[in-house]
Amino acid sequence: STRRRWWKESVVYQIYPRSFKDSDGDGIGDLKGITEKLDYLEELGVDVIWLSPVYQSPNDDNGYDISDYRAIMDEFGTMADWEELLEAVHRRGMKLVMDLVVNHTSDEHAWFVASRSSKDSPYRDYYWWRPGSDGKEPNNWESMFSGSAWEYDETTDEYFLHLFSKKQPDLNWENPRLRREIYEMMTWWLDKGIDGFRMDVINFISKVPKLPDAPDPEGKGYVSGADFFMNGPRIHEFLQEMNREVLHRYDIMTVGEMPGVTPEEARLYTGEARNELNMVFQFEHMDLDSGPGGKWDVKPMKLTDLKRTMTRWQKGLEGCGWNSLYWNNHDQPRIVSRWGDDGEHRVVSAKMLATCLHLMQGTPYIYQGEELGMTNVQFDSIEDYRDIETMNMYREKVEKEGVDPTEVMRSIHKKSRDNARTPMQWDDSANGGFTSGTPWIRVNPNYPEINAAQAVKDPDSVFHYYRRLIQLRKKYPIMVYGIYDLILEDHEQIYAYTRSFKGEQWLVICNFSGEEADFQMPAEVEMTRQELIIANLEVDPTENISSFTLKPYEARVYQIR
Ligand code: TEU
Repeated sequence: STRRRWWKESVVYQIYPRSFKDSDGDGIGDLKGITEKLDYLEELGVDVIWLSPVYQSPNDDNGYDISDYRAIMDEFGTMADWEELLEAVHRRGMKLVMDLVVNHTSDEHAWFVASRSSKDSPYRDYYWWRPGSDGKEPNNWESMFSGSAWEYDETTDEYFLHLFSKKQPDLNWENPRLRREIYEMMTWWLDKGIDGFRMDVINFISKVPKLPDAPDPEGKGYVSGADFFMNGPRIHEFLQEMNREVLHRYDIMTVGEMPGVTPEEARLYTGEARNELNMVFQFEHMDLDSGPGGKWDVKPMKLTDLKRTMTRWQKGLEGCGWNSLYWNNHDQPRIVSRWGDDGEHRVVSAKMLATCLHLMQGTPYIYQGEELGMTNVQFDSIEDYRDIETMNMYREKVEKEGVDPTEVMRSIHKKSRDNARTPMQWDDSANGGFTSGTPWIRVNPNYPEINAAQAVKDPDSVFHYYRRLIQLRKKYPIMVYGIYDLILEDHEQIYAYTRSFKGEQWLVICNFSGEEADFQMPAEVEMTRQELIIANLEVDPTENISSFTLKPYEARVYQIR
């Protein structure tokens, strides 16, 4: 709906702490490093910081495998460091959102240690244990990180379910005691004063309890069991219970990460009257360049597909729910390399992509380094990669399926999650100023040109363009609350749309191609004025825009009514 809410008017900045800023020279980013950089974030103008997990973890999946929800990871610092960070964030008028990973824990979490110890443990039922079927896994589900989603455990001669790595056993939300413990833990953090949660794969928590085999017509062996856990049977009940027991008592924001969610489902998750969540992260636009050849096979993204997808989401939640807007996160390749041009047109295309996203209706999320136009990385050797999904995928394809390693490296260069996880590039000193030691993952070699110090100094940088977009949002309610309408839906280079609010109208025009593009104002658009709001290239403000040519990756926003 168009009810005013602070989290609709905010811009969120995601920090992946391991790669943000190392304050003590051990090569790993940490909490003190984040606190040191708050001035930078304040200058950028973001309102909310979302921290990827900072809890105690053996780091099989960089903190998404939590062994203690109420303790800080040693490598990141102490609880006192975290409290100092929270206070420093609040002092600047910003807010702090924590990651909530409750679809699974680490196998080193005390619950799982007890659960695996005996079939009679009171914690047994906190996880999904099943006997094997004919000496094989209980079903044919595939893990998101390759191979079977089941791991055999000798102690009790049963298997446990892990949709992600085998060190990330899935929690059994059917168990009311488990749910109560999670709600208590959430309350504990909220009472410390945090401003919300980003909920990891939260639409996976309700499984069909029988855990049936998934159809496997091609005889692949292991296949996705998504039909039996994605938006599962009790998901809305669980979220409403969580809301009733915890969330509604706080003035916070919540965003649920939801692979496979549709706009129709999202109306249920985010509808204001339903008391579930404020927003979801959907993946439909992230899948538009997935090829038919399995994991990380890529095909070119068609702009008309992107327009159709984004428009379905914009119109689907209009007046009832709320969108999150993102191009990037710690799991995705860098957007400027993906759908822009990270060579000749890097700066202009990064600004165009920012324009297109921030002018839509919803809450924009910026992933660290996106505001610098940071790019993908291409390490020659698999040895330089750190991400478990990448390493498992390489092993699976090369060692098990016998695929040519060069081909596998090509798709890793395009899609590996480590593209997003190379250290933040602060300046042109060694290792981009990220650490005085040896970074846990290599820095992108382009840091001498692409770095924050350069960008802050240069008024034409991507950084300052993001800053201006954020300022515009503060000034113009139309940017937050305006109704979105697509125009020129069949144009193959230009993404153009209008925003309308209280008699005013804005027109957004973005050239997604590296060639010039001809814009023709459609007859249905009525212009009563022409005022340039923002553009990524120099524009003659008096130019007649009823018909004109856009330069490669050019973006302009006008007030036209
Ligand atoms: O990601 C969930 C998810 O959908 C991923 O499988 C993602 O689509 C894929 O990795 C893209 O290549 C969340 C977290 O964001 C991710 O970092 C975690 O590894 C995962 O959950 C398990 O907690």
